[in-house]
Amino acid sequence: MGKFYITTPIYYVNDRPHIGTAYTTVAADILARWHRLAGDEVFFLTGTDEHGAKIYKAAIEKGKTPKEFVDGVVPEFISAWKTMDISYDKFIRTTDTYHEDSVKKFVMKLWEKGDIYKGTYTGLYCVPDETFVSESDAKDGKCPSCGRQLETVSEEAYFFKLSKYKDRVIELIKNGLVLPDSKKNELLNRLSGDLKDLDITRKSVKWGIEFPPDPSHTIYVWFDALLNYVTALGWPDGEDFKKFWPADVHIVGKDIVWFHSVIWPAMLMAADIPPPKTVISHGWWTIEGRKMSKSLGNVIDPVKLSEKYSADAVRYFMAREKQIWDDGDFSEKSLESRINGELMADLSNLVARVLTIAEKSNVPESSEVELEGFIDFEEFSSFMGGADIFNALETILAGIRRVNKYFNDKKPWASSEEEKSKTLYNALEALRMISIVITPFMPSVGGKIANQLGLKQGKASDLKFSQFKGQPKRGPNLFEKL
Ligand code: ME8
Repeated sequence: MGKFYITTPIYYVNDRPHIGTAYTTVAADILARWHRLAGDEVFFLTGTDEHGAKIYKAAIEKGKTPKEFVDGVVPEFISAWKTMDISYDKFIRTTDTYHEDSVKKFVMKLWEKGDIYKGTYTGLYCVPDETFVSESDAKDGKCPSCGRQLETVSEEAYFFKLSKYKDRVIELIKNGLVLPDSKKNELLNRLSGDLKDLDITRKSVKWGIEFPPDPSHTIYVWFDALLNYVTALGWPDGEDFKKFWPADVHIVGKDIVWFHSVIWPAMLMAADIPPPKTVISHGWWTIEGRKMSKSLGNVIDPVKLSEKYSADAVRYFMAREKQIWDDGDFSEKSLESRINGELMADLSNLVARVLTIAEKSNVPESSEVELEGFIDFEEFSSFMGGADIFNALETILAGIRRVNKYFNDKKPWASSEEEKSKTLYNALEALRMISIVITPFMPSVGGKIANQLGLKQGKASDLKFSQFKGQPKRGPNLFEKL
């Protein structure tokens, strides 16, 4: 037991929540909920990234001031996460005054230390991605990550001495900052080349936090955004900062791992703040085999999806359909077949069958344990510790299949009273434990199972066979066939 600080990226408000941002957020929520069940004191942070040229442009296009525009989009994120049962502890906005003040303080700290200097930057800039692209990375003048046209930008800028921290960053990555290993190797490979200092101000961008040493500049949106992870805790003096920093897990998509494992740790080193413990890189979703994009018109709205199928089903599907590290494909057909198969036929039916018999029978408080090890909880917990939500969920499913088989083989509807009691005791205890481990993935389903067992929600320390003290009463089916 200890503390657990987990963060999602803060999302750009020029876009509404989609299946990608929902995935990052659900994955973080699953881990946060598990750590709470395991008795850790958890701080789970999410929020929105609201400055920079891209947001400014989106606001102008809508005929709004940037502030009006961002204020209009933020509630969509808040309500999307509510629909999806996201249990964050804090929602940070980079336009919050405390964040802006704290960012300025941070900049002054590096300025006084001599880690920021003035220079000129000329380069190819991708406005939608808010990032300069090197000549070698550019493809025919187009952005390698989004494919859009790059613009040549030359301007006076202030630079952060990123190169000064190169060796320490390499050391940190070698020591296991980043998961999975393939990503770690990719970063080390890129770091074996030149690491240039980072331009951290923009003269041409007005919608940003003022750069205190020279107010004609604003602070580069990524520099501002990364700092949310400490400003949210009240850096430098906040109690939460003292208690929760360093972050245990930053979970981010594969496209922004560089920012989180190279630039961010270097910024922290410069300010004498310890680096985060782990950066988890997750893969991307395609939609029925194609890249998700506004222009293709195939963007999936996670809110509509949750309203149609339930947040539990959507969360389950996200964790189940692909390995967290890998790319995967989303299709509604596959979601429906998992609901009809695994959720309805395997889980929902098991609960209904066991409870139908249990509510009409005498259930003993204790009996001979026949399902010991039906889920290997140590293995489960170790998967969750490594953010491997896919394999953790697989161990639960294997457990559900075992209980199903046990119940079928034992035929309590046709066995002696004594045999039936034993079978019911084992099945109910198994369901009790399933209700605990399934909760991080499907919070509402976990609660419903516990409820039908006549029990309060359990914790990780209850994951063992003991006295069954519930009063089973069958409730509505957890899932219905679609
Ligand atoms: O990058 N599949 O914000 P963002 C899976 N503001 N994940 C996807 C995805 C897809 N198809 N599309 C996007 C930013 N994502 C910055 C972060 S943090 C200090 C600043 C994921 O709104 C993507 O990988 O572009 C990333 O983790 C998040 O959604 C991007 O959010």
